[in-house]
Amino acid sequence: MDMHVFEQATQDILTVLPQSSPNFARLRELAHTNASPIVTVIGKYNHGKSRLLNELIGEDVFAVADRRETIALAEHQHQQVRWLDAPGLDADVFGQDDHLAHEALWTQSDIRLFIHSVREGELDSAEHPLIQQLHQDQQCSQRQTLLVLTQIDQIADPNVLADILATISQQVPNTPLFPVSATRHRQAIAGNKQVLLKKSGMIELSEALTTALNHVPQARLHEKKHIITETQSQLQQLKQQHQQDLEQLQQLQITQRQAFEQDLNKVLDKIQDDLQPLFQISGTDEALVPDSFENMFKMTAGKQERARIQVAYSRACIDINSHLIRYGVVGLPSPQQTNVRSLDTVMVAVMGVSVKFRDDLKKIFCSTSGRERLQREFAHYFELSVDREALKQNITALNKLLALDEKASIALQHLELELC
Ligand SMILES: Nc1nc2c(ncn2[C@@H]2O[C@H](COP(=O)(O)OP(=O)(O)OP(=O)(O)O)[C@@H](O)[C@H]2O)c(=O)[nH]1
Ligand SMILES: [Mg+2]
Repeated sequence: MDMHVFEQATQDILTVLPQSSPNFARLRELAHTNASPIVTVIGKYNHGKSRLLNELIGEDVFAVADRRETIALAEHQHQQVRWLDAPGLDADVFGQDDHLAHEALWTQSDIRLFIHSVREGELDSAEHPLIQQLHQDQQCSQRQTLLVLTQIDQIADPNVLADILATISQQVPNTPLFPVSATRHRQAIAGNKQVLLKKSGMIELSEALTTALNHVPQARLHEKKHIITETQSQLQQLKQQHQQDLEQLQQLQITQRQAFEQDLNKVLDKIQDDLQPLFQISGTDEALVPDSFENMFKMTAGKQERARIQVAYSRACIDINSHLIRYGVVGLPSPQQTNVRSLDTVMVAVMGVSVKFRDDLKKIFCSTSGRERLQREFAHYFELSVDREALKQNITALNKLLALDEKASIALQHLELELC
């Protein structure tokens, strides 16, 4: 497939599923159609990995030595197969070569030859879990791992060798073992010795390898489908989660607003009730009698009445303000703020500072248009409060995530069409 298209699609998918990165590194390998199968040797240093590859290929292409030899990934193409000689698993303390071995093992290889020398006896605590991991991977990916036990010529006593093989067999039950000797194989080929060739174990290994190689095209198709199906279900789960989160937040948005409005109405009802006695007057409304110059410093009935009205108004404002605080409406939104802090409140913005006459109180709290104005204005500031803004931002963010999920789904459908 067009690798540019592949990279774009992969990027769309990994944006929402970054944890799928190793899977997509593998898929990138699989996307190269008709690429030769890759066989990787893996195992501890000095266990005979390079030498075994040379025997399988029939040429001394990989360096062999009695010490840590292969420190970088070496590669050789031979008869439609790419052979990768990985550094020994424990070759590099700094991790760079381990990283290469890991890449070769998990990203590149179609077939793994897990090499263990019988001179070391049973599988050790690093080898055993790795081979189990490889077998688990085989269940999903159909990539085969052959457990090759090298240097069998180094164990002179056949009973001792049989014991070692039996122990390893117990460590990894149901796993075919391929005991081999590269030296015997070399001698057998050089001297055309059939008995020694049989005793080298290389015939069985070659046959098993051929079968595995023949299976590679089918395994690759299976693996591509497997990665895509797995990603589809992860993406589906992610989408559902985001959808669910979004619905929850939207629901919260509605219920919070409803609760705010209902409680505000209760507060306004209470204020109306509280104000009723103030409206029941007989005779003149003293509050309307203006102050005269002579009365400037005297307590008049008019002043008393206006003070009563102002107190009732303040009480109403206090009731509303505690409602606002309960719902997180604590200050004016920043663009509306002045530098007079005491006036920077939603209450002042909506209500003004004072009311002295009964009619004004009635208009504000008891007329339909007055109540509607209060409901509208306070709801407006409620929506601008910090928590409500945050909620809105979360909803916007989730909508963006869902759009990215959708984009990833489309990219994945595209990859499925192209690759499977
Ligand atoms: N007797 C005997 N020696 C072997 C056999 N296979 C490998 N050797 C020797 O074991 C040593 C290590 O072999 P290599 O193939 O270099 O081992 P390696 O696993 O590639 O080692 P690194 O590259 O360092 O990880 C060399 O001296 C080989 O000649 C075998 O089947 N029999
Ligand atoms: Mg080597």
